[in-house]
Amino acid sequence: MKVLVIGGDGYCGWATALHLSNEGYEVGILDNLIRRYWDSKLGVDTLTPIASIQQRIQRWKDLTGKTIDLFVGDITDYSFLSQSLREFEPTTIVHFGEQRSAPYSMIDREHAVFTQVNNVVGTLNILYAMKEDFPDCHLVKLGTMGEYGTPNIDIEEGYITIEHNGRKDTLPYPKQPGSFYHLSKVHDSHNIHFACKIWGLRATDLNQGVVYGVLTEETGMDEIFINRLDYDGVFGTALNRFCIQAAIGHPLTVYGKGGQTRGFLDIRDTVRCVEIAIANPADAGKFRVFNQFTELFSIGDLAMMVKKAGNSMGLDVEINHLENPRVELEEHYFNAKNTNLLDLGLQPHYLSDSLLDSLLNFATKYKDRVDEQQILPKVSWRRK
Ligand code: NAD
Ligand code: USQ
Repeated sequence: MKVLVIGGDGYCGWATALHLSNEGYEVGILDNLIRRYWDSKLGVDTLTPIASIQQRIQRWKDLTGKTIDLFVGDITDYSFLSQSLREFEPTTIVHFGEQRSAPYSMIDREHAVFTQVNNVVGTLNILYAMKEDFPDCHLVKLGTMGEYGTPNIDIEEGYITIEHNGRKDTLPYPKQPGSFYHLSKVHDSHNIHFACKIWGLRATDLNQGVVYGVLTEETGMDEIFINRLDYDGVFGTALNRFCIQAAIGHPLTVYGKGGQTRGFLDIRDTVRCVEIAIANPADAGKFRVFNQFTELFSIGDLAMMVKKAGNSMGLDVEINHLENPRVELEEHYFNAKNTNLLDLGLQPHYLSDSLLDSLLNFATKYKDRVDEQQILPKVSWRRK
C-alpha cells in the first residue's frame, strides 16, 4: 500500500510517517513546512531541537534502508497537489496538513481567515484531486473531538439516531465547536461527507482528542528523528505544556475552574489508530467517523496528576488558575463514545505514572531551551 502523509513534517504526521514506513507501507510525505515558519514568525520554538525534513528522511534511509518520498509544497496550490499525487500514486492519503491551533485561529481576523482558507481549501483540493485521478483512494482525515463541543448528552461517533414527530433518521451529530480552527474541521467534515455521497469517494474522519507525549518506537530510534514538542501559549497543548511547566518550575496554567473535560491519547496510539484506519478502509461512498481518544480527563485533574508525578521526582509544582482566555464551559457533562477503533483492535497506552515520569524527564533534559515569555496565554477569545 502506498500512503501519502500530508503534513508529515508535523508532530502527529512525522511520527505516523515513520511508523507506517517501519510497518512496511510505501510512504511519501507532502508538507509545505509552513509550521516551522509560523513558529519563527511568532518567535516560538519547539522544546526539542528538530532536524530538517531532508535530514530526517536521509537518516531514516541510512538506518533502515527504507525510502520516504518527499513533496514540498502547499495543498492549497491545486496544480502542485495533483501533480504530486500523479507522481506518487497513493492508495491512501492521510491528511494532517492543516493549521491546528485554536489560539492561532483566534488572534485576529487575518489568522481566522487564513486558518479557514488553508484548512477548508486544502481539503477541498484533495477531494477534487481524488475525484479526478484517484476515486478509489481512501482518505484518512484528521478531524477533532472539538467538532462536537460539550453537549449535555452523550457524544456518538459521527452520527446520532433521532426520532422527531414520529419519524426516525440517523443524522450527522450536531456540531458546536469552540474556535475558528475547530470550525474549520466541521466545514471539512461536511465537504468530505458530501464528496463521498456525490462522487462515491471513501473517507474516514478521525475525530482526535488532545495528543500527549513525544516518543514513539520509531522517533526514539535516533536523535535526528526527535519529534516536535510544543509548550508555548499558541501551539502547546494541555498535558504537554503542564509537564514542561513543571520541569522548569513554572506554575501550571489551568484556565478558569479547570473542569473542562476532553478526550486525550498518547502519540503512540495516534500512529496506531491511523494505521488501523488505513488497514480497514471505508467502503466506496462511505464517510466513516471514528472518535480517536483513549481516556477522558478534566484539565484540573491532569494538573493534579502532573503535580503528583513532579513531586515524586523532587520537583516543586504549583497550580495556578488563570483567568480563562477562551470562551468555553468550565464545568460540564462530557461522555463520548470511542468504540470503533477499539473494535478494530486498538490496544491503548493509558496515561500512567511511567509516561508522566518519562515526559517530565524529557522536558527536564531540554529545559534550557524554554523561553518563559512564551508560556502564558496571550490570545483572547473575547471582544477587547
Ligand atoms: P503540526 O502543526 O505539528 O503539523 C501540521 C503539518 O501540516 C505541519 O508540518 C505543516 O507545515 C503542514 N501544513 C499545514 N498547512 C499545510 C498546507 N496548506 N500544505 C501543506 N502542508 C501544510 O500539527 P499536529 O499537531 O501534527 O496536528 C496534525 C493534525 O492532527 C491536524 O489536522 C490537527 O488538527 C489534528 N489534531 C491534532 C491534535 C494534537 O493534539 N496535536 C489533536 C487532534 C487533532
Ligand atoms: N487549557 C488550559 N491550560 C493550558 C492549555 C489549555 O487550561 O495551558 C485548556 C483549554 O482552555 C481547553 C483545554 O485545556 O479547555 C484543551 O486545550 P488545548 O490547548 O490542550 O487543546 P485544543 O485547543 O482543544 O486543541 C488541541 C489541538 C487541536 C486538536 C484539539 C483536540 O491543538 O489541533 O484539534 O486539541 S480537542 O481538544 O479534542 O478538540
